[in-house]
Amino acid sequence: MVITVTLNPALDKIIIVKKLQKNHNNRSEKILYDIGGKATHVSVVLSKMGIGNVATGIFAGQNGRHVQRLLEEKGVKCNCVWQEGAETRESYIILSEEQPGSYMITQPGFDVREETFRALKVKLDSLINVNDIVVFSGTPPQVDLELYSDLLKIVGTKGGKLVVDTSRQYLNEALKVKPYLIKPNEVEFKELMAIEDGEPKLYAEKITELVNLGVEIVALSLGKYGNLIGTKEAVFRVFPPEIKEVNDTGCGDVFLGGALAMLVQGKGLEESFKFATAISASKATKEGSSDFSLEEAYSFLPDIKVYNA
Ligand code: TA6
Repeated sequence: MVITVTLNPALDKIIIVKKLQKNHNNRSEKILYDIGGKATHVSVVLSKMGIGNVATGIFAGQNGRHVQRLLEEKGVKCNCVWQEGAETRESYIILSEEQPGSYMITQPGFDVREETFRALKVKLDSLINVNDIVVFSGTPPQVDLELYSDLLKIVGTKGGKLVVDTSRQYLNEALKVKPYLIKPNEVEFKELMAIEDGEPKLYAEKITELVNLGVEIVALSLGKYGNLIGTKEAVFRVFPPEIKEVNDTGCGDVFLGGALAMLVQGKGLEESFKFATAISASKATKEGSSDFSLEEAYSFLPDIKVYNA
């Protein structure tokens, strides 16, 4: 079983304009809502692939109910903690038809009360069994590091395998409990390893440093520049297929979901991360932040190459 934990989910509001111009009334061509918060996306991938999983986290208000409804419409089983009197945040993603790339503006999220965290601890203790994979993704709400660390430690105490996709002090905190897998993006990785701009040749050796610190798998997502995967055995690079990018939002999360979907089925590392790269590329061709096509992902596989880093 996989348990995905989104401490700070978001309702993604995706706004599409023809061209984004400063000091200009940029009229929206289209607005859509989708799932946000990162670990939620992992559950969407697992559910679409028929891999048993439960999505939990701290939700609140109308936005929280909207996100949960979207998750359930995508076949995700939710078992969340709710905080009365609060509201799940929104993330704003702006896409312009004439310019590639996306702009993302995220809210910090509501202050989580002590009793809410306690309820989540009880929930995690009841949900996690030996050998379960537990995914903590996204930027937590304002929470002291000790409390965040306590949540992560429950996984080990219950005999689970911890997967973390977060940033800054939270990623540093996760390293202390030697997670099974971490999935930083390039910004998060450079910050973690104090790598200056323009030093990608250092990435492989820095990944090996993290593996030697006790992380079993380091998956560094570099978008269209490929993904670097490191374990004690080797560091290899997987290049994505050529695609027409529509919205890169959620690609890293879908990448993680695709990798875990294969790993839990006992597939090898190269096969798992080739598929992860394929499904992430499919996500990039879609407007939504959690949309992808399994058929399209499988069609990409023959074009995805693996090289030793
Ligand atoms: O990675 C995509 C995404 O989950 C978006 O859906 C948006 O909600 C944002 O990231 C949230 O990121 P954060 O790091 O603030 O949890």
